Amino acid sequence: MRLKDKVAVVTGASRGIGRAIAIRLAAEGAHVVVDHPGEAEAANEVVQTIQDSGGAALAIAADVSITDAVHNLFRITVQEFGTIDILVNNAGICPFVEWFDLTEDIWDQVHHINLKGAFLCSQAASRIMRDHRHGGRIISLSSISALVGGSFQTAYTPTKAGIRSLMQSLAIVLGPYGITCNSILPGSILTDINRDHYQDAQILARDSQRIPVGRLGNPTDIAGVAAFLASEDADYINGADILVDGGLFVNLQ
Ligand code: NAD
Ligand code: RM4
Repeated sequence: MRLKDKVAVVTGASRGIGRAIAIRLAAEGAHVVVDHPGEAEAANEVVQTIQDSGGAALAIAADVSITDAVHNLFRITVQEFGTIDILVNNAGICPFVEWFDLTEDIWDQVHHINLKGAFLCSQAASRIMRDHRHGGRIISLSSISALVGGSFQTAYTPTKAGIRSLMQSLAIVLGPYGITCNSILPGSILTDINRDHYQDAQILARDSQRIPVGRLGNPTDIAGVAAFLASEDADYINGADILVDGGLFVNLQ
């Protein structure tokens, strides 16, 4: 119960990594807002799972790329739970598209949800944390893709590098308020975001073999790291990033 009575907002928490983080933070005692972009049924399932284990959670629909929706998300959070201590910027999309087929619309959509969404949520949450004078945590889902390219991810990888960079700058701006800002860089975690991509057995076998621990990651592999970064054990970690990839990145030779 390292997060007893802390208030956490996890964006894009109806599925995948966000869902696992929401459940884990709640298991550590946090009151969790399960943000989703209109997936009420899936979000309610996450809330129910948390409540069935004795935790507190609330689903709120808010598209992180829309300013008014984000302001509404944090207004309701404060109204229901009194404040916000932990923000997890998790919402993200990654359409796998050939470079020569990439349209301006896809580029804009990926950037609006992944990077602008992290900006809007981080600014709204940190204003509340500053005004309430209790410090806070901002934890953002960057990626191994902040460090390496991806031939079908030319719109996506710049957003993940941008999120990592945003956390570094915010670590400087918000550190004096007791608000730490860090990134998690997952490797390849099997979720809806890449399920179609991994339908190709050859791609799945190739990627699994390249990971020294011999498997793709699970959302729970990431959730434990988010809980650690949210906890007092991580008090002095600020502006850092944690690569959680089973050794994929170092396996070059
Ligand atoms: P996922 O597709 O399972 O989940 C993404 C979540 O984001 C969904 O719940 C979806 O509803 C939500 N979402 C999408 N658009 C949104 C919007 N506009 N507003 C609010 N929520 C929105 O994918 P995932 O793998 O769980 O991805 C979660 C995060 O982890 C993403 O930021 C992704 O870039 C990052 N990540 C994933 C991997 C991986 O291999 N799966 C690796 C590195 C980083
Ligand atoms: C990640 C990374 C993974 C990919 C997902 C969609 O950031 O590139 O390999 O599966 O995105």
